[in-house]
Amino acid sequence: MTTELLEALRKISGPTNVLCDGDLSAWELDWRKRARGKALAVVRPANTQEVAAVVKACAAAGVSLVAQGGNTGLVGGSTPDASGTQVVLSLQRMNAVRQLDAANLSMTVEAGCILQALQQHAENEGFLFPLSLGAEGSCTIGGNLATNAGGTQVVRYGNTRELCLGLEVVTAQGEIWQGLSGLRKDNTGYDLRDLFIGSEGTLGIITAATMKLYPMPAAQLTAWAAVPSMAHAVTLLGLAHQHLGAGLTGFEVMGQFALSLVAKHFPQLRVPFLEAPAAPPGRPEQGTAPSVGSVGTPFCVLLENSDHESEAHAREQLERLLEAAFEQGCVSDAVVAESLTQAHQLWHVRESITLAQAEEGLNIKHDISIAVSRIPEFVQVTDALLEQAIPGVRLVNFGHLGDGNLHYNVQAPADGDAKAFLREREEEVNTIVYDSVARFDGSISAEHGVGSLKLDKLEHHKSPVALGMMRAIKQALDPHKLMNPGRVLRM
Ligand code: FAD
Ligand code: 2HG
Ligand code: ZN
Repeated sequence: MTTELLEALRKISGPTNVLCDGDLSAWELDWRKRARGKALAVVRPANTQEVAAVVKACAAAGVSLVAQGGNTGLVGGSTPDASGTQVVLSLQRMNAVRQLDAANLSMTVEAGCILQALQQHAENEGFLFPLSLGAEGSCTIGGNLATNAGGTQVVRYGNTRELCLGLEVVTAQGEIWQGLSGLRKDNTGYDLRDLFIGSEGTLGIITAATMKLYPMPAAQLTAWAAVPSMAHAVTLLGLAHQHLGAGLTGFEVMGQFALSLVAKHFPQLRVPFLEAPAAPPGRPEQGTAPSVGSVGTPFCVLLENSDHESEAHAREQLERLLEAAFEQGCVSDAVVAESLTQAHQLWHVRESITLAQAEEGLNIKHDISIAVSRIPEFVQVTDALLEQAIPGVRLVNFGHLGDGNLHYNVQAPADGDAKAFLREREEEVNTIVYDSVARFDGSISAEHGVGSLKLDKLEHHKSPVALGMMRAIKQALDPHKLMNPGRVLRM
């Protein structure tokens, strides 16, 4: 049966696009190096018809499929399991821009387009495609849609869901659903597009999408500010909304320890207002440990104002905001980028935190959201709980504060063995953090999704009614459970 299936796949996509031997770690190992699977084969179809044929062949053989874009997902959802029986369906070769409709402010693109290439394509045509995240050089728009990715421009433009006008999907039965009309209004029943967005490959394969475009702003100005505490960062966010209105495009917060990791692992980068040197080797003395993420310790904020009038106007707005912030004591130091190059350098520091944390060693990620107003108290309470449970624990706290989304990550104590720490303490750490998130009415996945890493936690934190409806949808669309089984939902 397996031989027959592989033969059928070779006929569909050509023998060079069905990979079974050699080093397949680019498809089998996830970005965080936390999930190594074994694929029966990696198949790389060239177009939607081939995807449909691959899905039909796999369905006929009872073989399950894992859709994969750039394999940059952070929740263990894009790689096969260890059974050696799953086919990885890579969308990498489907990377054409099918159409750019200037009057409709939209572009229709294939799922395997790299996000950065789409930003560039839009810019070349005089438009802005605002989705932006640290992995943009390798993640795909199909993956962005399948995870409903957030990133750094959500305050103004929304998550990937808000940027999508329509989808083309190959269903679990191998049928092609054409939903690429590009309409901004269509109330003809259930919204199928929204079902597939954020479904992480568990309902069907996204093969193309129509995405919104925006006029290019006249100016994009970036400021970096030191703030005395998370509470002050929230006050600054309120002021930024007041002063910048719709111009407020991004608002990121970064703890000092997160920034110290960037300085440590990428010494060529200049990190403004860094107070402490990189974490000292060895566990800090009890009682004198810098409370790295807590409410009374400093953070930095990176914020962007984009403006359709002029650079002078945007700068004036930003300077007024910072004046008000200094007066209220919520900013202790600030710098406004003088040029786009300088702005990119500041953003590069922010985007390097994930890589710096990976360099520091295996770690535990918590991609959580909580009402912005409650974040300072959440951080204070949860920092204290973790520090009490694990003396010397290192908290790498940063994220999209403008959206109430923190990456409240945990690194083993400095003198500890990271692998052993994860093996022995991850469950306890997750329980402390997620129970705290629940007490603050938050979500255990703000933007990365559920994948395999949060499967069990979702069962615990989502209401039985919600889980029941989700299972009914999965059962209806993928009754044989061949689409990325064991991810998002346990059936
Ligand atoms: P993959 O990793 O290949 O897949 C992710 C999931 O989508 C899997 O479940 C997969 O089965 C499914 N999938 C992929 N393509 C399809 C398709 N065509 N049809 C159906 N299902 C599909 N995420 C954020 O939200 N915000 C951030 O700011 C952010 N920053 C990041 C920074 C770094 C350095 C890294 C490594 C990751 C970051 N991520 C971020 C996470 C990741 O980049 C996003 O989840 C991204 O959307 C994944 O895209 P991908 O193409 O790599 O998808
Ligand atoms: C980011 O905002 C990404 O940089 C990654 O979502 C977050 O590394 C992380 O935990
Ligand atoms: Zn993020």
